[in-house]
Amino acid sequence: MSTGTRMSQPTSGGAFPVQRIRDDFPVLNQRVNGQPLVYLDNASTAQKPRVVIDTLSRYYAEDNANIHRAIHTLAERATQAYERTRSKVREFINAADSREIIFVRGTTEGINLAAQSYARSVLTEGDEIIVSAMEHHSNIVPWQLVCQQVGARLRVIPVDDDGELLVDEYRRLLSERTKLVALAHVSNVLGTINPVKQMIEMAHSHGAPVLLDGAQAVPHLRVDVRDLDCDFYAFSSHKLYGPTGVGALYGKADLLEEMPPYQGGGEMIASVTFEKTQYNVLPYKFEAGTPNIAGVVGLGAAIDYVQQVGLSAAGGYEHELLDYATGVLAAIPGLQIIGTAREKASVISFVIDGIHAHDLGTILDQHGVAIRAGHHCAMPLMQRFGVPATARASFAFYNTREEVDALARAVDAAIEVFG
Ligand code: 7TS
Repeated sequence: MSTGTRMSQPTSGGAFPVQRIRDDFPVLNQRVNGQPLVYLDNASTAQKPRVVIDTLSRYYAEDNANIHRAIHTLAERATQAYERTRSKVREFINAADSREIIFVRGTTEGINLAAQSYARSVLTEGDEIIVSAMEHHSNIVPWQLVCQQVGARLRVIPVDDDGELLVDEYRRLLSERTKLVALAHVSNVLGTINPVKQMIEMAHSHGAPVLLDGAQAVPHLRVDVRDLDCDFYAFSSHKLYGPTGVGALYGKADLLEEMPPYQGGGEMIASVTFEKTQYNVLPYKFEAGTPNIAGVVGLGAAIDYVQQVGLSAAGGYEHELLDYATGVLAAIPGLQIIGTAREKASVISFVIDGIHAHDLGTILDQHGVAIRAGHHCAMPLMQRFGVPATARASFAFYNTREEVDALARAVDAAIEVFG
């Protein structure tokens, strides 16, 4: 099945072709509450290019069948499309082998898989798992569950006022009790890009494997799991311009081989009797039941799209937008940006004196501007910064400076209403 339909070609040697890229995203071309939509909630979920939407629809219209089990032509086509995406994911994150790519529902399920299959079988009482203070609940709660199950303990790396991890504190936390480190590659609230390569090296020197939560990293950075030398890497398709309900967990083959299955059912077995079940080989051992086949195929189209846009050109453009938006927002009296790390992806959280983030979000919506307001599934981080909630604008490579200006105008209007 071909996924290669039309998309914007970057202009040769010129600026990033954002207008042509916007044309690839039908949803952007609409008015909300009478105003042109300004979609700045990309860290929650990114919009989908037409090629992803078309791929999903074509998959169902032409190829739909269950995978890996039948001998008919449609099943063969569906299986090939599904497995092609596995190769694309492998290449996208530079894993050594497609067997190391497990399809899951998203980052959350990927982390739960590592927690229940790896950590639960390896950790014992008194062991420690290190996370950071800027984790999404998805990278906290699965580890708390394991800690309760095995009697292990969670340790937390603190962050400074700029939203950078205190690496010296991390060094102090590492010990022979450390059995796993689980870190956000990029923070969904602060935008901080963490120094994960160095932190992985430090964990490995204590014999502890590292899981990276890549949910906010893969849409912005080129990720190379072999260069990072991480042991697990989880991400979601829907933040990478792909469909919801699908994602991938990368794991080093030697770890995955040793791990017990996460769920039992069809596909994950080689043979079953009531006395004994032989598990399937990697990666199928971890893919019980009929997966989100269309979603996986759509993820393949999203990866192709992102590769064609070019992550480094897109990342550079997003960075310019981040700098511009930071300047514009910081100039608004009473507005405080939360998260001023030196290395940031295009996410800006902020609070405004006297206006609750939810009220701000509601007013912005009346101006057609979509942001997220709340605790962003990072309640411990909100506590750290002493705020109940933040407003968050997060930028994708289809956003523009004009949209940043529209955001600023809407914020001004909100201040007028409440001020
Ligand atoms: N980890 C991080 C760093 C995230 O930002 C998110 C989602 C997840 C894990 C969970 O991903 P899921 O696809 O499994 O749900 N973050 C957000 C957000 O910031 N706003 O909405 C979802």
